[in-house]
Amino acid sequence: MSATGTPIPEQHVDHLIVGAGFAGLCAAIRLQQDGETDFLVVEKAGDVGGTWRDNTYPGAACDVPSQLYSFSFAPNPDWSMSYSPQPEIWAYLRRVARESGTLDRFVFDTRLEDARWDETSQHWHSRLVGPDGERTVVSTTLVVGAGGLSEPKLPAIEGIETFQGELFHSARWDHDVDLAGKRVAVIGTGASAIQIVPELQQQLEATGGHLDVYQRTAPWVIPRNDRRYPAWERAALRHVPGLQRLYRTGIYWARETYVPAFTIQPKIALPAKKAALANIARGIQDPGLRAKVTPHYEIGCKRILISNTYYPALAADNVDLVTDPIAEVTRTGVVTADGVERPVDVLVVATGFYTTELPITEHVTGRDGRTLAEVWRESGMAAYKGTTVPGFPNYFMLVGPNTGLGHSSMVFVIESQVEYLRGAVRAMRRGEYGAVEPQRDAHDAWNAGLQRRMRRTVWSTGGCSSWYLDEHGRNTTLWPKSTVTLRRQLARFDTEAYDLRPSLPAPTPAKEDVTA
Ligand code: N01
Repeated sequence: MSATGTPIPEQHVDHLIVGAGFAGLCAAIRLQQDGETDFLVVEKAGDVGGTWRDNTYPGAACDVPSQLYSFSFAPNPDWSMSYSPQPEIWAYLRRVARESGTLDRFVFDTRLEDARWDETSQHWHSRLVGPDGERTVVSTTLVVGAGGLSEPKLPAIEGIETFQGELFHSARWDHDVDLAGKRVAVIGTGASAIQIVPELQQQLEATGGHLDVYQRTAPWVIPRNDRRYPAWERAALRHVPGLQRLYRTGIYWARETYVPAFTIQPKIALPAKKAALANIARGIQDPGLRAKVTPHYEIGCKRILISNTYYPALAADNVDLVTDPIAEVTRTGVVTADGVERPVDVLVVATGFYTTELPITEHVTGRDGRTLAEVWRESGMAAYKGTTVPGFPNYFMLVGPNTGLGHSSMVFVIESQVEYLRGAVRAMRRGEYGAVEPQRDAHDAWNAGLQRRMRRTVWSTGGCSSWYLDEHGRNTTLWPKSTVTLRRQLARFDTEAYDLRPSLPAPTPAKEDVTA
């Protein structure tokens, strides 16, 4: 039904793609290249870009080198820095989307309210809600690229709802709030916070303001070997055939050398640990502060962060690092367990995202009438090859369970998963299958193998808690092998691991739905 009360016709497409970040965009472009042009991309925000549209906090930049953090089929010789700032990545994604010729099938400001598998017709029936009202889309496949780090997680701190000053999450930065001369507090010291803190420190120093940084667990931070690309180098990347691919390949393999330290023997990471300790020594003189920021768990157990400016910022006169646990937030400040209340005008919560209970799964209902969230609440988050799930035919998740990386580019993972999707769609066309669903045995064996492998990793043995682990301590987020293996596993759609059901005649639109 439209906002004016007129019914919106039911729409039938081959593929419904959810999300217009790196993942959704990649799926749309690659499907189009295969001649699979009958798709719709639904995006809850007003533009493409996903996390790179949403995270506009000061200092937002990628901590994976840009040459690798871009599509292999859309290289960009114009990155200004070896680690690109957020506005450049967002502009890149907008350009790629524009030039791909797929944007006419994107619907913005529209969210997936409910997607249900209908076994009788072997199609997904999805209810979308947007500015024009509500519409139903019937599709053969449902491809979800809604992002693993897209739903901000607010901290459960007593009294936080009573705070009377300005409060926002790092991923929803409120640029209308004037920070000049204010008392600002940042809760969290993860990847986002360590980019925000140096920017705020400088801004507040220039205006007579003050910054409190609330640290629960110290992160390991190694130097960021960033550099600006001079004009000649950018020209060379544009004009010398193969040069950009060579850069990309070099960075890719350099990153792969980290894998054994994460997955087999943490001691291999000793040089990184030394670099992190030297980073502390260089940035901070005060022994007390040095001790506070020195982690007590293995490097790599949580994401290794990169910054040259974080420690000097903490050491600045207008910054206090608070390590006493937060007891409560009052109307006007933050109280720590030692009873000290620090007044705050602006509270920034850089406390991460929902990673092990993906909110989109509440809206996806499978063959037996249960949502994916319900299934996962019972069994834990898991998928076959990080992409498909028993009971959810023709459902493909990008950046699904156990596909995250601690060392390399998620764009590589997304492209690998989209290859798998393409393989599935080709197999369905060739075999005239109406539904493909992973077999329970294949799914269980895959996940048992991953969890066996997980036991040796630094994420399990390193002595920390992290967003990689679910409430039972199972790592359901990261990939515990090399990305070469990941790509090989996803290179072919392995029909032998699937139940394949023959096609049924296409469903005809219900009469009352086409009267608009
Ligand atoms: O979130 P996080 P993030 N009281 O979950 C603390 C990606 N990313 O937004 O460590 C007090 O890492 C929490 O403390 P602890 C990247 O994959 C990429 O920073 O749990 N503190 C931690 O310090 C990254 O890993 C880029 O003890 C509380 C912090 O909040 C992911 O996003 C840039 C608390 C949360 O850290 C998430 O990073 C930025 C509480 N109640 C982010 N609850 C790139 O450059 C949580 N904390 C690509």
